Amino acid sequence: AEMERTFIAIKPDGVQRGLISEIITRFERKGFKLVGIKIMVPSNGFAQKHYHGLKERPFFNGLCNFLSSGPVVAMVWEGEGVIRYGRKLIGTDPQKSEPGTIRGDLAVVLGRNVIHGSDGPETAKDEISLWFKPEELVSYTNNAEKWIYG
Ligand code: DAT
Ligand code: MG
Repeated sequence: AEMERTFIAIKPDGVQRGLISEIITRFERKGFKLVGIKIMVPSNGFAQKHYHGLKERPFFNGLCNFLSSGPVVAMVWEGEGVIRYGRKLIGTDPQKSEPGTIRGDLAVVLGRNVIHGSDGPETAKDEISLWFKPEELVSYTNNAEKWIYG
């Protein structure tokens, strides 16, 4: 299997609304593997680093204030195609996302969309290294893998 890793974060709204287990369940039951997890309150500067690609956008300050407004659950998930498929599980704009997606099922507006997921291999790499030290990530064999991948 072509294993890859992606960075997924449950934003402060998702944490405060009690959606941590609901969101983790969706990645877990698909067959993806959790290899890193922690809860933290990112500083505003840290949020600015995370969203550096959006710093010219008018909503950048509000977005960084929001991300740093409370606890965030930061995770790394591993699996074949997890970057692209993780984005599928997440959906897009909550108003445009299909039921069955996380944002479609659990969020109403763009600015409170409960979850972040890396949008490609480069950002996944950058975001994982911003949020996690290498020793915070665990490589292991899950017993179900042979039933997930054949
Ligand atoms: P995504 O989180 O789907 O990758 P993005 O990278 O374009 O979306 O933007 C990052 C976050 O910024 C997004 O989760 C919500 C917020 N955002 C995006 N567009 C916005 C807008 N027009 N107004 C307010 N917030 C916005
Ligand atoms: Mg994005």
